[in-house]
Amino acid sequence: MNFQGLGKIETYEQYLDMAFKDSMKVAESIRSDTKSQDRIVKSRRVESARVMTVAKSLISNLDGIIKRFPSIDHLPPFYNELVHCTIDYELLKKSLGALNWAKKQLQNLLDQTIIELRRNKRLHHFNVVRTSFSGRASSVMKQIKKNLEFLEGARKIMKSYPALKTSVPTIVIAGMPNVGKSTLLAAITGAKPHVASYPFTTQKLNLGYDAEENQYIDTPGLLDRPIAKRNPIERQAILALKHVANLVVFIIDPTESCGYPIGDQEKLLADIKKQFAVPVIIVSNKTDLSKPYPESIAASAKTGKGIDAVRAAITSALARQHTSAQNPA
Ligand SMILES: Nc1nc2c(ncn2[C@@H]2O[C@H](COP(=O)(O)OP(=O)(O)O)[C@@H](O)[C@H]2O)c(=O)[nH]1
Ligand SMILES: [Mg+2]
Repeated sequence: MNFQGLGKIETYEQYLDMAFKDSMKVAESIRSDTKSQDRIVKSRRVESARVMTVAKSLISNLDGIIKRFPSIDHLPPFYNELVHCTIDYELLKKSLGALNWAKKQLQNLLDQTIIELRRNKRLHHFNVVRTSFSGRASSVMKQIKKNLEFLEGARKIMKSYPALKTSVPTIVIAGMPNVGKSTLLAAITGAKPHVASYPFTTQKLNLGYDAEENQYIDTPGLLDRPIAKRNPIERQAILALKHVANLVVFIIDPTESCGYPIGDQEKLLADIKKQFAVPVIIVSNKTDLSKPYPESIAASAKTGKGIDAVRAAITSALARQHTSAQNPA
């Protein structure tokens, strides 16, 4: 899922500008239609076309925004969580509602104006009716000024959401800094990781996919320190991650060359186990240099030793999950 396709939302003045420019063009082309025609009939045609063009342009632009905006209530849980922690959800709903309201107002205004133009017989009346329409349409648009601004702000935030797949088995990689998370991600998924931004944390997520299309997320700066030391935004970022994780691979560096004693690493492990309600596979990395941590899979992301065993453990843990999902106890 990604939000890159959400197009920019303009100001209300810009939508009005576009609409009035379009209507001038339409009016011009009708006026230059040289077929002899009664002046009243022609003038009515011109003014009707102008108001119709303005209303259609505004309505279709508003409609486009409403349709393009993802339906928040139906987002996958990961993105739903992100929306809730990065955007004022109530205001978002209200703003989209305001655009809907404006659409209806413009349609009513158009219907009334067309009736009035049909009813009138005097030339100068057409102008008055059309001018009044323009004023009222502008006023409707002005009333959603703040909503359009808010939605543009929300769009920019949503554009910064990481493009995660929300329907594939997902493995979150955790462990203290420098234990070898990024190296392991590369060893398992081969390719260079895709880097995705994560809103409101300065960190980027590294994403990788293995041959079975399982998704791996390396979360530098996020799952490498005790949760208690997180600021509220980081905690919420972790909360969102919990929705996509099917499995956690926790990496321990038994050499302590990462700079953290085993005791600190164990504390983080306990923390992660408490936070994530999914199986945790413990991998001892850098075992090209030292003995593994007890009851873990011995590996070396650098030399490739034990990587097949890590893969096998992941595959069977995911398969067990799949089976238990099919046969709930
Ligand atoms: N000897 C050895 N060094 C490793 C191994 N895996 C990673 N490293 C080194 O450990 C350092 C930190 O690795 P990195 O993947 O960046 O750790 P991260 O911070 O957890 O992502 C780098 O210098 C790696 O080359 C390994 O299996 N053996
Ligand atoms: Mg890293």
